[in-house]
This record gives sequence, structure tokens and C-alpha cells, in this order.
Amino acid sequence: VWQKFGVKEFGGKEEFQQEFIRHVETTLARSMYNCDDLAAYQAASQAIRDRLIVAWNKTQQKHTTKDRKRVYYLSLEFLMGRAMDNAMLNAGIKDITKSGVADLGFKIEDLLEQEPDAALGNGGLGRLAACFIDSIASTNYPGWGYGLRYQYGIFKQRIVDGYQVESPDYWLTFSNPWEIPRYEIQIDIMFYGYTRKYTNDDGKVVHVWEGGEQVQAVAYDVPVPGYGTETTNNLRLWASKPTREFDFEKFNAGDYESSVRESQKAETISAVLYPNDNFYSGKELRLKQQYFWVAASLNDIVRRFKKTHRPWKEFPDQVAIQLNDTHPTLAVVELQRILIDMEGVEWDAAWNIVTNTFGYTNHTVLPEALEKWPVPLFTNLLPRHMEIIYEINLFFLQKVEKLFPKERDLLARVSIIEESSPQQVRMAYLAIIGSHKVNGVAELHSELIKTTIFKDFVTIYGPDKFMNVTNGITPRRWLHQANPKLSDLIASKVGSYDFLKDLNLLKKIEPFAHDPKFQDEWVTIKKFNKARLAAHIKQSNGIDVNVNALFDVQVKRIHEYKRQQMNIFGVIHRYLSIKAMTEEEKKEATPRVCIFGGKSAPGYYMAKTIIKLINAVSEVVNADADVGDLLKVVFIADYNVSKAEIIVPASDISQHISTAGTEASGTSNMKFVLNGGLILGTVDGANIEITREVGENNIFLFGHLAESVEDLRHKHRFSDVPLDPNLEKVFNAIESGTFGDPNIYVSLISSVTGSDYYLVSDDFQSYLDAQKLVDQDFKNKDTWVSRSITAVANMGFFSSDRAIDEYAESIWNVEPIAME
Ligand code: DL6
Repeated sequence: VWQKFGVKEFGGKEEFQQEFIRHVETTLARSMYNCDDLAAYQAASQAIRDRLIVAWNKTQQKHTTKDRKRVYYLSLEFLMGRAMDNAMLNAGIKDITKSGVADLGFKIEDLLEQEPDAALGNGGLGRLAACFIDSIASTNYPGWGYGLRYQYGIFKQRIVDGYQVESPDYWLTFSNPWEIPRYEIQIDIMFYGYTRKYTNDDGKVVHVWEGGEQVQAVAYDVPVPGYGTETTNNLRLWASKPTREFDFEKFNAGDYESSVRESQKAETISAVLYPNDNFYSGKELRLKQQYFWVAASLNDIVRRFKKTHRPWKEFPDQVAIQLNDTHPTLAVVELQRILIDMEGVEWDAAWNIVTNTFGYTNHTVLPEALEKWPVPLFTNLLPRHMEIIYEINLFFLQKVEKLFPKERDLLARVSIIEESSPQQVRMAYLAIIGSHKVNGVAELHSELIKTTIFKDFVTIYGPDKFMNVTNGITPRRWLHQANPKLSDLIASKVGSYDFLKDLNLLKKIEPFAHDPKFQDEWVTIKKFNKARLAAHIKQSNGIDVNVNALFDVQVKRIHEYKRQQMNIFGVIHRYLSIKAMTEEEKKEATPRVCIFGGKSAPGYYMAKTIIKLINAVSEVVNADADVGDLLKVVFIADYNVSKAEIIVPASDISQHISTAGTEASGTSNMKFVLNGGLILGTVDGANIEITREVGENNIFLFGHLAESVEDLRHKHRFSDVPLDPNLEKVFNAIESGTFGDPNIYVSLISSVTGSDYYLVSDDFQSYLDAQKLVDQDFKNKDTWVSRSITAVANMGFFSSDRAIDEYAESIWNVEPIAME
């Protein structure tokens, strides 16, 4: 069934091998006798890269000659993972490569293991950006990603004595074959300095920003191959460099250290990814990163537009820019600055261009994640931008005042400047005011932003400016690449691999949900994937797990709102129950392997305590002979994209149990279901739409609904709400030292016994009930497998191709350009 397509294939295996050997001998300057797995990985990637570059060039030429509107996706995070397997699969050259390297004595799996993850992101937001650029290419849209080329991606996590320990992610130690340095593309970026204005000969007031520090942005291009198409788009990542290597005067005066200081300072800008997920921390360097990246990207976009010699008013007909969260919001101000200060466009005309160009995606309602910058810091770093923000705000507030003359409070509520001490720039408000569309990332979330954090803006602009685009995932990486056996089985029923481009074709497997042969094959594949994960667990944790047990997985960033604490409290409850069981009862119990993974932000004390508790429970439970195979607890260290590719296909149940109304969408929920795992989840984020698509019989939902959350929190604040009795038993066990020093967990427990902001106690009984149902249902293998097949058959909606089509049609107004 395999179709040949895409990037012009190697003439055959032999041609690939010639290319491979050429790269070993010339690019790497090694010999085939002295070629280890790392060198073989590098040579194979170079051979594949050569093909990608040919397709990349053709695509760019085509897009330039077609001269149609392009979309630019601005994201401070692109959590790409590994590139090689994805490139081979998307270009349709995996078979050739695999057998080509095999003949030369290498296993493709060993080569793939050599590649470090490109981990330029924290979690959901960054991985979404990676899925989106895969889909933009696969659906032939002319689109580029713009981001930062961090020298250090998200930190590496080790577990030492049960605690998270961070170390830097040196992902660029060996040269990166998946990027093309563009040393010729260098853009000067300025910070600090001062502004002045003067009236020119035409009587026009001209604003000047000068006297600041300069750094240079250098471009690195990462080809993004679409699946089953020759379209190969571009992800342009910027690295910071000094404008001059060192200060000759200081050098000549013998002051060597300070002669290189400027160059080191410049390089710091793109050095490291801030490791916070759903949390804003107001560091000046972060704002510098944002401006550096946004200014370089806009300079590039504007330069490309100017080559077409169109009038400025046509800019939005040629350019759509999507702001991935508020991180790139400065782009709104920068474009206005370019237009009015550099290009002489009148304010109103310029503002019209700006607002028709940008769209803004909100990814969270959590107050601690909403970006605000202190005005003094902002003014010092970007004085001209601050002036422009004041103007934008003034015109906006005048408009609001005209529309709602009697509502004085409204003006203060919606002002871009928060009147705190010091004053703060509210970036989300600036993003809304500067964009023509604002979207949330799942239905519930998009409703919530309209009724809570952005309510006033709905009043001002009307509801049409606000919309929903439910997130999606790329089925290429998250099915075909992560779970090739399942992809092959599905293809055998669909009749082709077309479902990888049109995920609704999965529907064709639904009639086989009760077919015993198909079910057998389905179960065999799940077992294979569980065995693969079990081998990984044995290797990394030294723990033996039984592949016949129910694999229960919660892997994601550790965050109180995601409630890993509730999961581990539930595990302790299970442990206590097993300890109280008779031998007869034990025979009836469903064996479980509870698998956790995820990083905590380095400064997030409560999340780090949760990790410690999981590891402490794991140590006690796994060593308890009374328990045996009935319960195993595993914390997989350093969860990342390539580990997710092993973990996701192996789950029977995965947990997505955020307090209702807190998880904007979630995307791993989609990945797990697409791989035949069922969900245990709350009525939150995209779980709701997943339920609608797969049917409520094929998901385990529990917990309070979003509309009750405020009342429950209010109750906790103003009266004594009794602790859930089962949770009390769990806390007693922790406090009596069953899992080591109880002092470690005092604040974690009091976060629940106190205000219980995340409603762990309120939801605990319903969580346990749902878990009980999972245990019971897992025993009925036939029903379980038919539910799993039915769920997969109905996951078509969650392809990121669908999400991209929605963005393209209702926000960007861009159309695909066929390569053929
Ligand atoms: O939209 C992608 C992803 C959602 O699936 C998650 O639910 C949401 O938590 C995450 N949001 C963020 C916000 N970070 N900031 N700023 O990562 O976005």
C-alpha cells in the first residue's frame, strides 16, 4: 500500500549508499572503517538533508513566483523533538534509508537514537507550534515559523534521592544537520537608547530612536518537510551575535576581559529557553529575547514584502502573522513603528494595516501566566515602543469612552496600562487591540475567555472578534512515526495511508470494532508497545513491570492545576486498599502500573514536592512483597518528545485530570486516544470535545464542572469544608512516615486541607469511583478493545491539519499552493 511520493527519492538504495559514504568520507572526514553509530547518523542525516534542501529551494521559489499571501507563525517555542525519522517518513524514504544503512552494517533504530531532541519548548504550547508547522507544510500552505535558536533548550531532568535535579541541555554539541546557517542574513537590533522628535522640511513630526546598544540577529533555517508532498517550508530561528567581536580599544589597552564582555552579553540573548510553563516571570532578559526575535522576524517579513513593490495598504493581503500567545505581542508595536517612523505611513493607515495583519491565540486563563511588564523596565529597554503603546492606548480608550461614555470603570479595566505600582503593560490587552481575531484553543476555553478575562473586550468589539479553534496534533508523528504497527494495521483496513492526510478516514475502521481477528491484531500491537515501554522502564528505572497489568499514564508538565498530586494520593489510597485485602480479594484485583513523567519549573516548590512524593511512594510500593504485581509506580525522568513517542502508544488509560476550567485544551489527551488508550479525565479543555467525538461510553469522566468551581472555592474560603475521608486516610499515612520524612509534605498537604484551590478534596471521591470503574472495565477484554477501536475511529477531528485549515480560512485568509 505504500505510495512513493514527495521529495524526489534517491534513485534507489545504491544512490543513498553512495551519498552516505560520500558524507562519511568528505563531510565528516572519516572512513567507513572508522564509522560509529554517531557518524553514521550524521552521514545519513546529511544525505537526507541534501534532498530536503532541494525540495525546500523549489518550494520557496514556487511561493515567490506565485506571489500569494503567506502566513508567519511567531512562537517563542517550537518543541520539535527529533527530525530524522520524521523527515524520512514525510519524504517517503524510510524504507530505502533503512535497508541502505542495514547493508552497511547499521541498524536504523541505533542511528535514530543518536539524535538529541530539539527541545526548544516547555510543553503544550511549544509542541502545538511544532504540530502546526508540520500541518502547514503537509497541507501545502505557504507559511514560515519564526522562533529563537536557543543554545540550551529545556533543561535535562535527573532524579536524585527522589528530587528533580536540573542540568543544561547541550543539544548543539555536535553540529546540527537539520539547520542551515544563513550567515548572510544579519539584522541589527537595538535596545535601550533614547528618543527625540523633530519637524522635517515637509512640516512633519519625525520620531527618532537612537543611542542604544546594538546586537545582531543571524538566521538559521530548519526545513519543514510536508508529508506526501514536495512542499518543504521554513522554520527560521534567530541567534544573537555581537555587532563586533570585541572592543579593540580595550583589547589594545590590555583589558582583555572587558574587551569580549560585549560579545558575550550579546550571545546571552538567545542562549537559554525560560523553563516556565503557564507561568510568567518578569525578567528583563526575557523581554529582550522577545523584542530581539520579533524585530528580526518583522524586518525579514517587511524586506520580503518590499521586494514586491506593492503599496503598504496591501501588506495584509500578502502577510498574515499569528501570535502564539502574548510572547510575540511586541510585533504589533514594532510593525506600527516601522510603518510610521521608518516608512512615513500615517498613524491611522498604519494601524489599519497592523490590525488586519495580526491574529492572537490565547492559551491560558491562569492569572499567573498572563504577561505584564513593569513600565519602568519597558521604557528603559524600548523607549520608542513605550511611547507608541501610550498612543495606541490613548486612541483605544478614546474609542471606548465614545462608545460607553458613562462607564468610567471600564476605561481603567481595559487600559493597556495597569495602574499598579509600578504601572504594568498588559500584553494580552495589547494583543487583542492589535489583532483582528482572537482565538482560544478548545470550545470551553474559548467560551471562558469571553466570559472572564476578556469579557470587557467582547462588550467593546462584539463577539465576532473572538472565536475558537480547537487544537490538533499531527497524525504523522503521533501515529505513523510513534506507532508504526498500528498505522500499518489501520492502513490495511482503510486501503491506503491516506488517513495520515485525511484523518476522518479513520472512520473506516469502526466496522471492525467487534471483529475478533482485528481485535486480536489490535491487542497484539498494544502489547508490543507495552513491552517496548516496559523495556525502557527496566533500563532507566530498573523496575520490572508486568505487561498484562493496566498501564495508567500521566505524563505532562508538573503543575498543581494538572493535579498530579491527586493522582499520587489516589495511588496511595490504592496501596492502602491492597494492604488491607485478603488473598481472595487480591486475586480479583486489577494489576496496575502507574506511570508518571514530567518536569517541574526549577523554582516551583510545590511541583517539586509532588515529584518527590511520587518517587517516595514508588520506592515503598515497588519493594513491598505484599503488593507484588498488583501495583507498581514509576517516575520516568526527563520526559520529552522522543520519550512520549514510546510512552503514548503503550497506555491503556491516561489521566487528564485538571481542575475544571484550568486546562485550556491539552493535546496529549488527543495523542493517547489516537493510539488506542482510553482517557480518565475531568470535564475540561479538549476532553469535552473528545467525549463528543468518541462517545461518552468510551471515556471515563469525573469531577465537578467548570461552572461549580467558583462556588466551591468560595465555600473553602468562608467555611470549614470537611476533608474527604479517603483523602484523610491518605494524609494520615503520609504524616505517619510511611513514605519517609513527613515534614517534606507538610505544605503539599496543607494546600489541600487549607483553601484547596485546585479542589483535590472536592473531586477525590468521584476520582476514586471513576478509577474503580476503570479497574472493573479493564477485566472485560472484548469490550475494552472495541471501545479502544471505536475511539480511534472517531478521532479524525483532532488532526492539526483540520485546525490549520480553520486558521487559514477564518483568520489568515491564505490558500494552499500545490507543488505538483
Ligand atoms: O494550546 C496549547 C496548550 C494547551 O493545550 C494547554 O492546555 C495549555 O496549558 C498551554 N498553555 C500554555 C500557556 N503558556 N503560556 N504562556 O502553555 O497551551
